Amino acid sequence: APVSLLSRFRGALVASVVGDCVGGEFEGAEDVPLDRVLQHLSGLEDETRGDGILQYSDDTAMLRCVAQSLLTRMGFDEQDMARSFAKEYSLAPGRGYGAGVVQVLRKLASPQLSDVFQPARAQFGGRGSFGNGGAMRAAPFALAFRNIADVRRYARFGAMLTHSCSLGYNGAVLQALAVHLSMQGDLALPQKFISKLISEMEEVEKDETARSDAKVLNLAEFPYCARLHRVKELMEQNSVSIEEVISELGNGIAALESVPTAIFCVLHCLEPREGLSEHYGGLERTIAYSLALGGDTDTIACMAGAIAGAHYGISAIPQSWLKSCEGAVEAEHLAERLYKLYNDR
Ligand code: 8NA
Ligand code: MG
Ligand code: MG
Repeated sequence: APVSLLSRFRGALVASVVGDCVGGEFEGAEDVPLDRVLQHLSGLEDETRGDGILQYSDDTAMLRCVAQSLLTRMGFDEQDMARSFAKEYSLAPGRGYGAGVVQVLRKLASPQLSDVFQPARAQFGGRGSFGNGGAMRAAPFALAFRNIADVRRYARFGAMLTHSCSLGYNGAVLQALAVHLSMQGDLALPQKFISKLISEMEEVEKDETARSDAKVLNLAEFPYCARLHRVKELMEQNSVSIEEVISELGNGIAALESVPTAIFCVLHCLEPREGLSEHYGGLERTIAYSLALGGDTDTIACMAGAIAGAHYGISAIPQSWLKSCEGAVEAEHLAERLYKLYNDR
């Protein structure tokens, strides 16, 4: 049956939270054997474990702030979103935030602050953060705006509240665009999906700042486009090892080392894959595969989850997984409210 748009909305936010919660187990691990991943995931089916035992981290905490702010302001309001991040951090500082971003979040709490983008610009000697913290929370922008130009524009500004390096905010743009295309059903034609993302990012990375940041950081020109071309090449290969994915695309906390990786996870898992449970559907495969890459597992699974959830819809997420994850039910409600906002536009 075709997946309804409402189901895609719910799928996107719930699978994002699920990815964060189940990925926390392996965050920062070098080597994660597939057996351990499958064991961890089958443990969620144990009814006796109780509800909501896997806690969400900064990824979900900030994604909830983005969704809430877009809803209450009925669009993007940088002051409100900044305040929402600061308040969330002050109430629950122990969610595993990146080492640098906590300085921004503390400054954003100051009532005297007039330019809410300023604290982010002061990070890392004025270069700004290129971490994946902007990208991990970008999915709601694709659910709040119909127009692709708006998705691009507001995902960028939303990320710039904490990530002022172009590598940081362009990762958020890429993630939001991937969710946007997935919601339109574009993953039905995977080659076309990746080609569209490449042409979108060619426009985005033409920008002067993006060009000079790439140079300063010793990266090739058009760094996101280059990674997406590698994704395309890996898709065309008959078999791909985990080691190859890590060395070609990365699994780290930099947005460049994780957003294209998350996109690859979704594309790779559109088909059954050796080593992944035969009774798994595509969404389960995507989450499991994301964890098996190791590194920044909660964030890669959170981003891949959002893209996959927008494709497969809410019914692809096992009830036992949903029930095991803190904040999954709230994410479903946020998605329903965003759906209303989207339809009223
Ligand atoms: P961030 O802005 O603090 O960036 C994360 C890290 O990236 C920084 O602490 C630096 O080490 C490095 N970094 C970023 N920009 C620069 C730069 N310009 N120059 C040098 N180093 C730089 O925080 P964030 O919000 O981007 O972080 C998100 C990640 O942190 C997510 O993975 C989230 O889950 C969390 N987290 C990850 C780990 C992990 O081991 N993978 C552990 C705890 C928390
Ligand atoms: Mg996290
Ligand atoms: Mg992480």
